[in-house]
Amino acid sequence: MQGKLIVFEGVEGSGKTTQMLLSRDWLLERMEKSASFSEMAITREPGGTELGKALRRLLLEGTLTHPIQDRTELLLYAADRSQHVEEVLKPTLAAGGIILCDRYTDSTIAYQGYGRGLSLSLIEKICQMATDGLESDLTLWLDVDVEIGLARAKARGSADRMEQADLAFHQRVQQGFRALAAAYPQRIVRVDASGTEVEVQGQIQAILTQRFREWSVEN
Ligand code: Z5A
Repeated sequence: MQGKLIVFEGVEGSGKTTQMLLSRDWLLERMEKSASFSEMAITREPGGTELGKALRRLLLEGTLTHPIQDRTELLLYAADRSQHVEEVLKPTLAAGGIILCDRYTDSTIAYQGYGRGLSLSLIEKICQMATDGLESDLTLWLDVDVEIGLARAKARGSADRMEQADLAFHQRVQQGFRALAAAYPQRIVRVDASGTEVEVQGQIQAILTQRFREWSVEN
């Protein structure tokens, strides 16, 4: 089977990271039983490379004295992505690996487009440049009420620069994910992320089982 890029998306506290790690464990078990893919990589944006880690600190820690301008923020996420695509994503896919990635281009459309209000067509062009056209094979959108997600994130500890944005911002971001899922029903699959971790993982395993079946027939 050819390499595949599987992305986890959603608002803060939707459970992306938790579900990505549970999915990794489940897929690794599967990998032992079948040789359908060669390796698995776990990664994230921002922060999937050495440069990306430095950009992540600048973007999220809120330690700069002057605020990051919206277009600057967009370009910093794009710089992180461009490096990530070349250094991690393309080589892993070329080797036939499966990549589980915490956030990718849909986050830019949802946060910088719907959230900050930057032009969607400008974002599309910048994403195209940063990814060199590399799209996800499957995006799992973990859909949970913004209030529930923020409460989960808050219970976990101190909020980063983006989490501190107001509720209306996060609601616009959620609207962005909803619009994207409606526009790309084959690539983006909605997961009801309001249940327990086990319930959410059950839905994800069913989606992944179906997709792996389709992918193995294609090859
Ligand atoms: N960003 C952007 O603006 N533009 C871009 O292009 C990109 C990113 C790529 C960093 O993302 C920030 O970057 C993000 C968007 C912006 N803004 N913010 N804020 P991140 O993914 O690193 O950070 P995050 O979105 O804040 O993730 P998170 O808060 O870590 O949430 P999560 O990964 O979705 O959830 P989690 O860590 O798995 O779970 C959060 C807590 O909830 C934790 O205590 C869990 O134990 C708990 N949890 C998880 N699942 C459940 C269920 N089912 N029930 C109850 N509790 C649960």
